[in-house]
Amino acid sequence: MGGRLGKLFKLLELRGLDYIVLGGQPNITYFTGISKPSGCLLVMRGDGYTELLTPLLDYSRVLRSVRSNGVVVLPYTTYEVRTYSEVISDLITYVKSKLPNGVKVGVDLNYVNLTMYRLVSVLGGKVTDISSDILSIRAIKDGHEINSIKEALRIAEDALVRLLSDLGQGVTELRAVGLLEKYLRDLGAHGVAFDTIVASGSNTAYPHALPSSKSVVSGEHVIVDLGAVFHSYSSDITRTVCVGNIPGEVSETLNAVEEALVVAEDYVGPYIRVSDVDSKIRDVLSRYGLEKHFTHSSGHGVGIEVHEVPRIAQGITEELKPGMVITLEPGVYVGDLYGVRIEDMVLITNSGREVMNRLSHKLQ
Ligand SMILES: [Mn+2]
Repeated sequence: MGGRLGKLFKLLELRGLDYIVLGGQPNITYFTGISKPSGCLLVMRGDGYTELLTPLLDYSRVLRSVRSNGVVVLPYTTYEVRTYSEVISDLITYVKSKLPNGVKVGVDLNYVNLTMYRLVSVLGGKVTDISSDILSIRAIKDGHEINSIKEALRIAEDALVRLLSDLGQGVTELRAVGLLEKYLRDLGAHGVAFDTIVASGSNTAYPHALPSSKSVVSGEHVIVDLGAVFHSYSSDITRTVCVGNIPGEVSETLNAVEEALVVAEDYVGPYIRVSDVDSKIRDVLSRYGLEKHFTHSSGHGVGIEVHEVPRIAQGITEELKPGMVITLEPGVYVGDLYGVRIEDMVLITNSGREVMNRLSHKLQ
């Protein structure tokens, strides 16, 4: 068995499991290629036989789009209208009937919904949590995934370029969000990766600023943080855009943040510890006395989900590996006054790294 299901089968053998039962939309997408599956469960038996259980409403679409050869697709609801609870009970009875007493079942506790919770309750102590194994598998991207992420990034960058002329026209932050998301769709995005952030002036002081009805005026800087989804894969980019002449202090802070980003981009590569990447960024910022104002982690993996492992932060000893796609996103937030952030996406390669962004760090 090859491909992604082959990786799951290897995990099953490595952990000595009799079955793996996986829920969670990102997991189902990863292992079967189906975009936005609803309510599916993937059940793999010890010999590799795999069933994908899907609600009837999605049965035809799932059957048509399932990429993995050898997966048996079965509907678990019927035409009869029943309560949600009855449907779940039937599903659990079915899955349970596949699992003889005493078998060891691997489940991903990162994705526990009502169905999975009830299943885990029924299975009791025979459950092994394989969530970190699954995250490690998903952290290494193949060529198909990298191409989708690159396209998602290209769309986000092109949308941001289109917004630049609007920002000089006195649009509000909310209007700018609306325009960006329209541009994303116009450019072929299948969705937005997360709620787009447009924050201007003092609203930039908050890393997770909520866009408001405030107009963007000349002499202000604007943090734009957006991501597109393309064929189930996300991008994540941030730029701090200067509209007209911005205050010298903000401009100097932006220079320091850019320097921290470039230092980190030059440093990352295979077998570099992620906590050391985080330290590199903090070291540059501390030379400018800004390290206390960097209040979040330095980045994260990106894939089907916009936040995946590895988290680029202190205390994480994991090493970067070829095939990982990560963000690097130093930021500085000075009290309630202002903030700046720049975020790029980087592919870790066998010999080093490839910065995936084409857009320059500084925009106006
Ligand atoms: Mn990010």
